[in-house]
Amino acid sequence: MNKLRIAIQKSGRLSDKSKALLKECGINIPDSKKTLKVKAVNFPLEVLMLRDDDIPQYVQDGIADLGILGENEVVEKNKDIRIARALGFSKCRLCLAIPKKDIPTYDIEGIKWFDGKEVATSYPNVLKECLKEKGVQVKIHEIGGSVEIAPTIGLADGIFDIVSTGATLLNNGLEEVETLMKSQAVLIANKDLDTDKQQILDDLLFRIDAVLNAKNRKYVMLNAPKNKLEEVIAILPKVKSPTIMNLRDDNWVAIHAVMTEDEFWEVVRPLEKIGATGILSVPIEKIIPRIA
Ligand code: PRT
Ligand code: ZN
Repeated sequence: MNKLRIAIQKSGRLSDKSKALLKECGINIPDSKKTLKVKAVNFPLEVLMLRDDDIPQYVQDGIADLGILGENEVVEKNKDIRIARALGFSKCRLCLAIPKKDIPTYDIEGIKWFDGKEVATSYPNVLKECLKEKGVQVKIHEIGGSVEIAPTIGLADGIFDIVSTGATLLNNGLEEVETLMKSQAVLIANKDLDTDKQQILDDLLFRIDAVLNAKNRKYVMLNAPKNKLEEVIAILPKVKSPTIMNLRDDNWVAIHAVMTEDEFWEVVRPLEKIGATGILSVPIEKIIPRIA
């Protein structure tokens, strides 16, 4: 039987989350610390464990049909592949940062401060592309890691690097001045999948969409006096009509609705105020997307 090959990061920031996503999609991948190629037990999928830098090339060449990696790495490698889904995890931003002492001049000059300056980065292509749009020219020092120490050791005036919490910049006396790209993990695919492989990819995407749809959504249940039902409905998010069920006590009803975590916190106090009780919020594993 035909199967798809997916390349995921062997070890690193994306590795566990990539495996977790496949697991949430109901795909069982045997644990294997030693081998770099594992077959899924219950889905036509084979998993290759690679360095993230190598994944775009493997997918372009068809050695792997799919890959999971950061969008930043996809843009950097610029291979002939397609992005099949944004996966919503490992979110980060790619930023220009400069030593704190230079901030006053930067505040006056803006991005033009960088014109003719030296910038250290592991993402030279992303930097070139983004700066082209802004009409700024810099001298790029490509380095593999520990980019943040480049200004201190005199290698560069500023850096262009991934920022997540900002702690690394802070610890190195740097300040973020421009975000040039936002990134998250993406599923990439080879552009020439045959019909059988495309069918398996469609099945996989169906599962991924169901998992992503359910993320951050809660199934909320509550009881309310029957005479307050309209008020309850007015408070609930206006996405879809909620489920209403009779209770043994004729004067009360149970109401079930799906909402985001933020919406839950917005409605919970007003619901209590009008007499709702037994308010419960439970996580949802999957939501099958509606066909448009
Ligand atoms: O070994 P391999 O080549 O496979 O892995 P890698 O070392 O190239 O990548 P890895 O595992 O470090 O990161 C993989 C992907 O995770 C990146 O390509 C990004 O898409 C994403 N990601 C999300 C991050 C971060 N957040 C992140 N914070 N990648 C790196 N960082 C680093 C950043 O380089 C900097 O040194 O974390 C530091 C900044 O973090 P804060 O929280 O201090 O701001
Ligand atoms: Zn890498």
